[in-house]
Amino acid sequence: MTTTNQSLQTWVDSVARMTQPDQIHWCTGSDQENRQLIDLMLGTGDLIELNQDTHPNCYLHRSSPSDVARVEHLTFVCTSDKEDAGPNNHWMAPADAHAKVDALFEGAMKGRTMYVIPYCMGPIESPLSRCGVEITDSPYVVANMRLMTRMGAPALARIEREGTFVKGLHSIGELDPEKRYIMHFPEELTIKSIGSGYGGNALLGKKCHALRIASHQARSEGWLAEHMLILGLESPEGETHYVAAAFPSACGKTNLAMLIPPEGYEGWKVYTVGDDICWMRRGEDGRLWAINPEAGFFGVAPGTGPNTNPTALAMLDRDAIFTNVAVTADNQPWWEGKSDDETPAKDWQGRDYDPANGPSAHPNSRFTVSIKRCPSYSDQAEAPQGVPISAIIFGGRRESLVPLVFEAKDWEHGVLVGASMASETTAAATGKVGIVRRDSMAMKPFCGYNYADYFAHWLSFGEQAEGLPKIFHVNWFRKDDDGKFMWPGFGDNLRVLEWIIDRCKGSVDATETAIGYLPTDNGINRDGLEIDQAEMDALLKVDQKGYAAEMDSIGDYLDGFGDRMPAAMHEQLEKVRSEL
Ligand code: GTP
Ligand code: SPV
Ligand code: MN
Repeated sequence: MTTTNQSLQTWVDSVARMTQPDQIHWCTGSDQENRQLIDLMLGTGDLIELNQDTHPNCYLHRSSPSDVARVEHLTFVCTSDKEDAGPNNHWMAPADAHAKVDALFEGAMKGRTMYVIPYCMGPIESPLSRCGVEITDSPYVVANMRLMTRMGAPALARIEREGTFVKGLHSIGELDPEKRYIMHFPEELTIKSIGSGYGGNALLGKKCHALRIASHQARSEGWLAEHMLILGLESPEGETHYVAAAFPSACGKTNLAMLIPPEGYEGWKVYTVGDDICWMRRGEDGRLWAINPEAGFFGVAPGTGPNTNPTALAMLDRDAIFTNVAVTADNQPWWEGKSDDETPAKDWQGRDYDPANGPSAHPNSRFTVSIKRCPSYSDQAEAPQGVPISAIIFGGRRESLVPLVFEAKDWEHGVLVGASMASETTAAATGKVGIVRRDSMAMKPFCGYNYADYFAHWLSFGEQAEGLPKIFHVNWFRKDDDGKFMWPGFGDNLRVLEWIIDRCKGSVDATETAIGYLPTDNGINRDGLEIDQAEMDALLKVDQKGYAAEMDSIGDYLDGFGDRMPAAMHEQLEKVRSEL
């Protein structure tokens, strides 16, 4: 298969001249092609067969131990003007960046097959979807892209019809952290990534295209590309509301997107539209309509268990790829939190399990699985127009200060709330974990342009308030003096979602405070929950002094963007400050 799209053909030819692969394979996405790739990887050891009786068509990939997470310090946004990338991004001049990576791509695919992967982010027939082509020398990337995107012949047909696509060039190179770069050229709709085979660095449709490049496009075209899950919540009365929620990496999006209602919530249903990325555009009715550009999950394995996320567990017993998990003696995938009655035999590096080496599964070990395997998959997930969003929820991992839930006073205040987000760093990116840092809208590693301009873009939606969702902030991660989580989380988060939807409908009162509206004393349903009043009060208390200091810190953060920061952000901040 080749293509009638001349610019695609020319690009593929030029990449082949530079990287010098032995063969070129245009991916169709067929089952037969996938089978051949799996067999090839089983032969090379890139994949290890898992227990086919308990886990049919499931495989394990052990990555290079120095290539297990996103690498933010090696990720660049290369705009012609440095200011356009902003202080939130690492920047390199486009010509320098091209020169730097092209030197590494020179001859990089010698002895390898070059795969050309046409893909579509979003339902093939949706006007909100966008296409791309990833060129890679990694069959593991091909197999993952097949699960994560609409990949192959239908995507190529759309590209040939539309004529536009994002160009993504990827090579595992030498898997050398010293020769690793994830470069973005938003003005050229181009990505060049070399030296890593890990998810967000290598599956270019995901963070590179659907967030960094797409956020840049979205700004000029008037829509939003966000690091958000999308779920539908159906009440026992049969009314469904959709919410989009932005939590930083490894802070609970996958879990919330497919939660199982707790006891006492019979008749409530959660439908999963997406667990990581959300593209939203305003409809003629003024509402924000959202699609999930992805077709699969690349989810965090540790912590996924029968009491936390049974939905995810149910979809992982077939047709899944596991990366850097442990295995049991009978070769089933395993990770910390999966079950109590099994134990790991080999750790994520294939060594005999020894607790002295740390957790058996890497803390950022992941599963890849098609969204169609999800028992709570929404029948609206393929809707070309998307789903209408009633509420936007921001949230981070904050062991102190930030209440369980509060509602922003209006859109502008909500933009400040999103911009003020902070969270403890996690194993999803290399570097120290547990450090609180600002992560505005959970987009710190993913916003493809200057955050100040991004906040202005968000604010611009508020010029026509009619139909916009209400904005909320949640925190599932408050800890007590003993370091224990105060809120049970997981399925019980539905109690907070219920309050949020009731606020959207205007059917429940709230208490006005300086930071926003909080639930009244019995606002959150606690039936069947073992949590006492004192603890609940602590979860819903606004610590005036603590927040005054927090607002100072947010002020410093906003100041860091200089004149480009919209005045409305400072005004919103001053309003909260004076009310405190
Ligand atoms: P990315 O895929 O990296 O973007 O992450 P994500 O936001 O989808 O995070 P995910 O849902 O995979 O959760 C990450 C970790 O947080 C897992 O280990 C979960 O078990 C844990 N977690 C999720 N929700 C909750 C919660 O409500 N309370 C607590 N205490 N932990 C949670
Ligand atoms: C994240 O880190 O936010 C992820 C995983 O969802 S990755 O694909 O690596 O970006
Ligand atoms: Mn993510």
